[in-house]
Amino acid sequence: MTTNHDVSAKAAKYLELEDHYGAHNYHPIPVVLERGEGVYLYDVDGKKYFDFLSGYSAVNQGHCHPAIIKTLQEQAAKLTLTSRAFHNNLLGEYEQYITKYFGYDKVLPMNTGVEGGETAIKLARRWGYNVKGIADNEAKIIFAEGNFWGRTLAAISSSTDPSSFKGFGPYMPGFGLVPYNDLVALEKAFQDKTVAAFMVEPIQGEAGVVLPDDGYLKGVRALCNEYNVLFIADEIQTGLARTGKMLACDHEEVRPDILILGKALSGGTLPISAVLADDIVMMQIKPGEHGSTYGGNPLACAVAIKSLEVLKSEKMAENAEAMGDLLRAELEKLNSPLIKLVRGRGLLNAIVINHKDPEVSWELCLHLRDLGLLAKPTHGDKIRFAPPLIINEAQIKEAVQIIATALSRLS
Ligand code: PXG
Repeated sequence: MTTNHDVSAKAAKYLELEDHYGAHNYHPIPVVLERGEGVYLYDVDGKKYFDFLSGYSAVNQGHCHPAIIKTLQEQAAKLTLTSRAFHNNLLGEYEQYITKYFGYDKVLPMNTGVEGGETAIKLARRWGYNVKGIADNEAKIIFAEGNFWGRTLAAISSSTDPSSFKGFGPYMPGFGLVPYNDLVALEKAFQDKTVAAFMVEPIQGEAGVVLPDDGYLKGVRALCNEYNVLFIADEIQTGLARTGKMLACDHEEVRPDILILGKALSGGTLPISAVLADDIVMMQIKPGEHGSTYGGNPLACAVAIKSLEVLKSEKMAENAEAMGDLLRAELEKLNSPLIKLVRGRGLLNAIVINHKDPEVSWELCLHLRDLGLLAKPTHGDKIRFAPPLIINEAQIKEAVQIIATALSRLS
């Protein structure tokens, strides 16, 4: 691979700064962005790109969605944070809005996705002790192999990816693993009466957009009912219209006991996460037992309401479904020997690269960048294609043309 993918002198200066002063905990595609609008991003040299990552699904509504930004600016000028030591005039309104939107009794507002996961696990443990009657400190949470829910010590303790957990022990006890998409293994794990919950992504995002068989989520629901185990759905990446329905669980008409949302809850403007559950779960946590300084702040509440509103009013789930079908069909039509597989649902998609050299996916992403489309490999041979949900037919076709040209440059 000898192609010259150098960045401009201007961009190189930004790369140098990060390299020198920032921790090296990421390996980004070399592009320096300074502006976003809808499905497009612009770099410091003014070059325009399709965004085919959408901030790992945080920017479902498109970059700088005008209605979300307007709400953000208006609320920012009025009141941003009170802490939960006091009430604010937007928290209750937001709580009512989001619980009615998703059909749960209550919500617990947090900030990042991983905090949502931590919150769900605390709720499940507490429910396990208070309601299910598990002996103190014995509660277990089961996860699926290949899961990704963030970087805290609890999150990496449930991870099967050595680059997440290796060298960061000791790990959180009380966690178990089963293979993803395996109901037999799940039922076996549920024989243990100390199991309080099963936490799972309806489609595994970071693992490379891994879809379970049809019926898996229904099966999880049925087993959780049978064995009195809470079903925790991590919809942080799959939720909020990304897969063509408001929630990926909606594809199988399954309702989790605990629903975790994040990312697009702010349209990419602020870290906002939410954990939804009914009273029997949520009321197990009492004042002082959980929270965060920024959780439920008025700026977040206003932005989250607007971010949810525009998903519905602009029919983003419907568009994701239609444009996802088109994207996969167009990618299949390329018939490229370099594409082993196209998979996904709605606008959460990935291609699996067919090549011995694992560097080829990276090289392809550099060609895509040069041609004006931003995407990033995950786990070596997979490239996620997940544009904002406002993308239209002409844009999908143009993007697939770019992908075709990039593939041709490789072969
Ligand atoms: N659950 C799922 C399914 C996720 O994809 C999280 C939880 C954690 O969210 P926070 O907001 O704590 O990052 C995720 C995050 C990254 C990165 O750069 C994050 C994700 C995917 C790929 C990269 O940290 N998803």
